[in-house]
Amino acid sequence: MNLEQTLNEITGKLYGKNIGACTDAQLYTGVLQLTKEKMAETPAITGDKKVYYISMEFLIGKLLSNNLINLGIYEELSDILKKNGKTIADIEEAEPEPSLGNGGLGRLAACFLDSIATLGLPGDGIGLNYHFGLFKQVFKDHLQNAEKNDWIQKDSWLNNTGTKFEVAFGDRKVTSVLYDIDVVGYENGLNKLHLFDVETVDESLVKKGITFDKEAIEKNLTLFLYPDDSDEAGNLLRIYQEYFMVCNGAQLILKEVKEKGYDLHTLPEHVAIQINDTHPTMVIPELIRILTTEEGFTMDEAIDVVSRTCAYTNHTILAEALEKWPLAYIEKVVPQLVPIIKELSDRVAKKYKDEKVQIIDKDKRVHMAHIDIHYGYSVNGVAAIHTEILKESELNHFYKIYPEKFNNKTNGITFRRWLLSCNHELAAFLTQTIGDGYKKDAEELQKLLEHKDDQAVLDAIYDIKKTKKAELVSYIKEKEGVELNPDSIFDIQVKRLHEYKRQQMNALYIIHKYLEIKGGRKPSTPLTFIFGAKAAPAYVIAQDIIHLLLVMSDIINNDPEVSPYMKLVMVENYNVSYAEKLIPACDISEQISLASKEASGTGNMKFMLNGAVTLGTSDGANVEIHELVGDDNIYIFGKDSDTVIKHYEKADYVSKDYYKKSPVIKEAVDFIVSKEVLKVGKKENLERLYNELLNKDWFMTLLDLEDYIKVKDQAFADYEDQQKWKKMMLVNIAKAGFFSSDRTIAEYNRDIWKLK
Ligand code: Z15
Repeated sequence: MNLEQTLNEITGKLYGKNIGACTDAQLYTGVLQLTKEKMAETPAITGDKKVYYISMEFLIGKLLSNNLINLGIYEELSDILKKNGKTIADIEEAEPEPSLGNGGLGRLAACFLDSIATLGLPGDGIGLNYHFGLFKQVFKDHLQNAEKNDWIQKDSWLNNTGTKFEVAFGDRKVTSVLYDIDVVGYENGLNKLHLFDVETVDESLVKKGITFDKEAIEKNLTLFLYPDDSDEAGNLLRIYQEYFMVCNGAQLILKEVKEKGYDLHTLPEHVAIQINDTHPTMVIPELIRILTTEEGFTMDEAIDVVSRTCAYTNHTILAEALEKWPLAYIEKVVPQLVPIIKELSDRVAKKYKDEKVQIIDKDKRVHMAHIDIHYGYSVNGVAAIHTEILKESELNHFYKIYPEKFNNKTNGITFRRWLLSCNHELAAFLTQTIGDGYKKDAEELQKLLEHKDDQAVLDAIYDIKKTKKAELVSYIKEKEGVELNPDSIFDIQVKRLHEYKRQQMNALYIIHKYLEIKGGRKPSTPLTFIFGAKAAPAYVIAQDIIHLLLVMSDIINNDPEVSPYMKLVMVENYNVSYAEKLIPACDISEQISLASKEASGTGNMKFMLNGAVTLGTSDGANVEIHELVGDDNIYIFGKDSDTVIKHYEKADYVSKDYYKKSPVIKEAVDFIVSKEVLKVGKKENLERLYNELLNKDWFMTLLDLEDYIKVKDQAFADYEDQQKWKKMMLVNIAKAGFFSSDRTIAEYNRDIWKLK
């Protein structure tokens, strides 16, 4: 039976209709079933050593298109649909997006699973099946509201495996259920994403928005993902979730090893566990607990075996993001882990006197990262500069003890999703121009450099950008009700809302531009500023920044004097699917974090790959992008990380000084609380933000604002020179190969996991 017959048979059985008669939603369900059948036929990836990537977040996005691409049937299916009067794009729209992650860390985990399978390495993800995931963002009265994202439908990518484990929280026992999602590699075999759930979870507990009755954990444990990205949550339920994940994960791993007939004493030869940030750290004491209490290991043996199995990835230097749980909390949630954690802490205390490397500190707080570093065999940062900062300052005390454990793994992104799937036009053009070797070996994108003086190639890249901009314009018109000018410059900042990422600095630039236009200075090419960002509901200043952006967009877009020259839109509920539409349409990629604070960034890589030019600070992976494309193909501004770190050490940054010194800064900052803005927005929010910038500005917005304005204006001016801009686009695409997550995963495997 060919693909079309199979699909007709499926829709016939499901709905008594053929393909052409189905609604898009019905057809989605039919294609889902077809795809799942094809995946079930795909051989599992096997080997005598396997990696488990354990993470509280897997921001997988919609899966249909990517699975079809990886199975090699995307084109065929899309033709079949077309033949029957349907489009694959409409069917994609019918798929709900799971929101099992917050931002970069969760999306990275998803890209990694794709690359692990694509490279044919045995490796599974272990995480949680949050029923409502991360909240859905809704704007009302220029403010963010949070609602639940009810993503799980009757038919979904989840497969109930029937596997159950018991998880004990002290005397209280909970039964888990394991759902698997198949992960198919690009023209390769199958791995799994294991998502654990609680058998007795009760969705009806959720009331208004994302609030729910604080009932027993067996009813609420997997309802929501904590929305605190790179920020502290400090809630007991989060520890319940973390322990639930690692307890299930540990049981699954040991079960699989035993089923393969291996002696648990040889665990490090058959298993590598990659701990994604500190959130899964309790897997270390949990494994030690199981091995000593149930498998007859001595404490020394268990510690030795587990320490040679676990490896830790650090994703941040922000102190507030490094978990330090009060021992009393852990005692309350999992008393059985406390003796193990104390033992691990005592052993460290005996050997090292330095306060800074202790596991349990004087205030009886457990430093989760310290467990990982002492009792894991590898510690890696996620971009070159980030790893250097870890070694030289943040974790310097540990680096001195264990220099051999530290290594860098610069992040990457899967090109299947961030090029082949989200930008078919560019992918097809690249194939036509340099062949399709780049799909398997991303470095082949460099072949494009041979065409940097080829006018037809330059024009084609620019035309594709225009096509993607036009598509975005109609999408935004439909979703946000805002009319954008497709011939304007698209300047985009999409990422979680956090002060260190400095969306507020971008907002101040926009105010500055608005005032310039009001004063009669009009940009020669109109400007479009696009934002997308969720803020943790409890993060007050982040909410205020969203408020300012929404208020400013109202003012700007409704001002007939200004709106022909500039528009501002903050898209609602920015997520992976929205990213897939925004990124291919971008001209200028905003990567403006305070130097030293953004561990890597991965959006920066996606934009570059799609031909946007970066406007950024010397932070995270921007530094490596800069090295690859050279000074002429990127806009770098602002103080470097050494300068910033010194400011923190000396505590000598005073934002008011910058405000007083610069009339331009003063004018922009003052505008936040001007009559004009207060007329539209809320006094409380705007004044709080104004005062924060003036009196605290912990992430040094004003430090870099003048330089930002200067360099951004230069970028806009350069855009006028089309020829120059086209070449910059080309170089960015050509040099993006380094950022394939296939490269990153090959390095993890070479240096840390050593599979095959
Ligand atoms: C998160 O998304 C990241 C770090 C964290 O500590 C948490 Cl809790 C969430 C991000 C980094 O901010 C970003 O720079 C990095 O690219 C990403 O992790 C993946 O490594």
